[in-house]
Amino acid sequence: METTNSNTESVDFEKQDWLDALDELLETEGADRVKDILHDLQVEAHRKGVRLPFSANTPYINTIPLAEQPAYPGDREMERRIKSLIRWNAMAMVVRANREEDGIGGHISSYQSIATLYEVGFNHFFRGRTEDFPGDLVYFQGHSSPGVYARAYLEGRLTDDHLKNFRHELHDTPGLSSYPHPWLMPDFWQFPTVSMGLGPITAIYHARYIKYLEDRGLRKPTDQRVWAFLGDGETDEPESLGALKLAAREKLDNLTFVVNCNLQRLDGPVSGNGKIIQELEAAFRGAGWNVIKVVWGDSWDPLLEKDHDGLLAKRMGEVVDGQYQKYTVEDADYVREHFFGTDPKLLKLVEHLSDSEIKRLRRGGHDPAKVYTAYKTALETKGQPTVILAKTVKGYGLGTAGEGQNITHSQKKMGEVSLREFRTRFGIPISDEEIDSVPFYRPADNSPEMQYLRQRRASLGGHVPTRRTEYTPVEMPADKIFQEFDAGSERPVSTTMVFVRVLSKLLSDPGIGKLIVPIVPDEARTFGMDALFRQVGIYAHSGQLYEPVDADNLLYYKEAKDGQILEEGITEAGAFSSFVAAGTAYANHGINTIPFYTYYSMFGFQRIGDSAWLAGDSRCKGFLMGATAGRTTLAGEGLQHQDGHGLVLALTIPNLVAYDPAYAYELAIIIKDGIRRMYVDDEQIFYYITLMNDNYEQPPMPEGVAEGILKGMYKFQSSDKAQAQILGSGAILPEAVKAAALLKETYGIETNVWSVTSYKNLINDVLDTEREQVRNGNEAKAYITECLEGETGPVIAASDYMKLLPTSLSAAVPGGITALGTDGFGRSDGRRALRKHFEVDAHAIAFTVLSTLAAKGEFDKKKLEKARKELGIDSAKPNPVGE
Ligand SMILES: Cc1ncc(C[n+]2csc(CCOP(=O)(O)OP(=O)(O)O)c2C)c(N)n1
Ligand SMILES: [Mg+2]
Repeated sequence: METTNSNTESVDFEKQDWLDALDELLETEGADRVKDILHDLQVEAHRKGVRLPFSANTPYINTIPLAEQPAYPGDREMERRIKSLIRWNAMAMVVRANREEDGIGGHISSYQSIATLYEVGFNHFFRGRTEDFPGDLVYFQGHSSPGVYARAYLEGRLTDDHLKNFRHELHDTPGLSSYPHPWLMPDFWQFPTVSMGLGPITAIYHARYIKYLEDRGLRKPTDQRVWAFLGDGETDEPESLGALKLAAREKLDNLTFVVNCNLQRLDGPVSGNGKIIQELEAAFRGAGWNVIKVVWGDSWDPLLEKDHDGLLAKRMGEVVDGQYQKYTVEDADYVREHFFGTDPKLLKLVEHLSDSEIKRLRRGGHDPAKVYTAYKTALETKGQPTVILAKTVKGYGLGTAGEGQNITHSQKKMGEVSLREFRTRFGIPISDEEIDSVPFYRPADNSPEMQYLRQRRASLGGHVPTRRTEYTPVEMPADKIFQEFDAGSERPVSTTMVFVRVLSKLLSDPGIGKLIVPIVPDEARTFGMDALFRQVGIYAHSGQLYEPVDADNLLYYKEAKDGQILEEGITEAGAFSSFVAAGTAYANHGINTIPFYTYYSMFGFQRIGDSAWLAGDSRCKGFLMGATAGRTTLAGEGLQHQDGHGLVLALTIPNLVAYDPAYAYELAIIIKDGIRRMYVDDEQIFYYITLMNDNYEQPPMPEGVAEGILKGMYKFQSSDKAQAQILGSGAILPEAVKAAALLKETYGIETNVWSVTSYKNLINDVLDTEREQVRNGNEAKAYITECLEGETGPVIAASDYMKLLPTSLSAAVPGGITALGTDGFGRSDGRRALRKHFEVDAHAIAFTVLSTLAAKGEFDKKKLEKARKELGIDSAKPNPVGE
């Protein structure tokens, strides 16, 4: 259809009428009424067949208009000076570290872009821990750490030596670690964040854990907040955005995300052909978050005020990020021509601005007043988490040395000219003579800057970040909880069932019961833990708003505001984040909660390995219960479910203690000792314990084995005439016991059977002993050597895990170890077939004993061939590792 001029004019008139009506309504009746009417109009239009296109986006301008911007509560000029000093020191520590050692690394540009976002927080929002307030929890962006150190230096918490030894903590003391690591700086850093994506997801679950602690009455409610600062590139990590809906569902209004949208990551733009702020707005709004965009700084305000026809906002919305980056590095002419030059009206809008004014049209994330407004609004928002999307420039202030350049992320050095420019731009009182040595600068103690800085922090309750560990050790639970398993059970039961019983009793313990935090990722029924639903309830902040379908069942799905179980749904990454929140509560909240996170062992370390490493760094405590463990013990589920290497991966985390118990009494003793070591003696370790679903008879505990269980092995069954030593672990120990009986009854060979409860303990002990021997001539022997050196015959080890575990001990055992294990992909078959396939069943163990004896001339070779037939050992069978 053709549009005539008069048609266009009447359309314009109509539009103007509507706009005038909107203005009037807004003025007389306010924004809520406008919202109502627009909503009603939308519904009516929809009813009449007008299909409005879906958009999760708002225009590319600030969410909060100038009219709603509160007065800034601080001294802007003073804060700018302080921030400039921090900028300088942050840059200086990186430059100096790299002069001392080329290639030592460090980042200059990220902090320079996030500085205002941090400083507004430090001066006005982040509260320290005091007598009656637990302190806000701030997840600082990992690689912006130089800025956090530089501030701590001004605050007097760190010295020149600290800064000098940035990334040189082994050179000299005191030193500073590259990134936030509570393991390395336990009084300073609270949260490891530098593995991108883990900060955001752990922050979400931490914010939820605070509500859990409060709803369960474990601490009194406060308005403590969790802040998470992340990079825009970091949001590409699935973990960063993977738990957004949980935060909205749980109405986490104690949580604020701040995404530093400098439009760049390491190699180049995050979304060069698109707009990261708009992408993130849609994702967060779609998930139910309150989104505050801080796109433009104050110098744009007068232009936007004059933008009656929306041309400028439209232009802002159509330019892509790669192009915005280009404007940063180009001169004013380029910006005039390419940004404003698309429309004469836009050019006219800025004709009164000088070139330097054009270049100083800054982005919102560098404007303290806009940032303050956003933070304040976030704090006032109820019932929803808030994300602040702040637009900034990467390498802000570095000028030609790196501002907005694609290489800026990796910049670690600055020449003298760049240093002078930087110094002059930020007004740092360092002379030309001194500049080349890049000195750190701290004003005199009584200077106005230092007084202001101290006063602001004092009024906010002290230093952030600070990690403190003031809490009361727990009272050991009653012995009888664990002792009941000493007697064993003739009724076949699995170690999973035993664990559920121990857990249930711990939950009922009058002392530590309330501190126990059971966590499951939608597998409670798989592990037979559903009885706990009723016993302690599933945590739900809003209680149970529906009548559960199984309400008349004894074990119904009971959700409750004070429920104790964290039922996380199908998210191992989320459930593990809850584990970290609970396991670090002793430090972050002064509460010694004891998490038991029970999961499909296969979806443990190999799925969330980086989070498990983070738990170690965080000095997290607690129990990881790897259920349905063992490559041949979990029957039927097949290749993706059968875990034969969780215990190998457990070797990689230094402060993780790992056990593979076979029997009920072993499991009970290990858990009891874990509670003592972590929660009474304050060892900063955590546990991984395998749980099996194979039902077998549980023997009574032999005399005097408790110490051996904990050390990693003990003699379970002995014979005076033993000719060989069989080591069994976990669910394969009963196979070893069967093999011993078979050997004795059919072949007249007697053996000792040992239970190896922890290869990790044995391996660490051997490595430590060897090191002592080599470095210090210490003659002490490794525990496994002590156990086996007086024994007779070959040593055969069988477990449901990779052979690597026993073979790595070979050198410490006289005669070495012959290992049977489950290297290779699993199969969906029954246990018997699986154990035959992987050659870890009683027959395979017995044959291996005979064969190793035959090799030493201690068993007749002809008899061995006969045994081969009797035991069904097929010499043509391929090695399962390649099958
Ligand atoms: C999981 C992970 N992958 C890669 C890196 C290496 N890395 C460090 S910083 C960085 C770029 C970060 O970009 P962005 O998140 O946008 O932060 P900015 O520095 O721009 O603020 C990368 C890739 C990392 N630290 N973690
Ligand atoms: Mg970035």
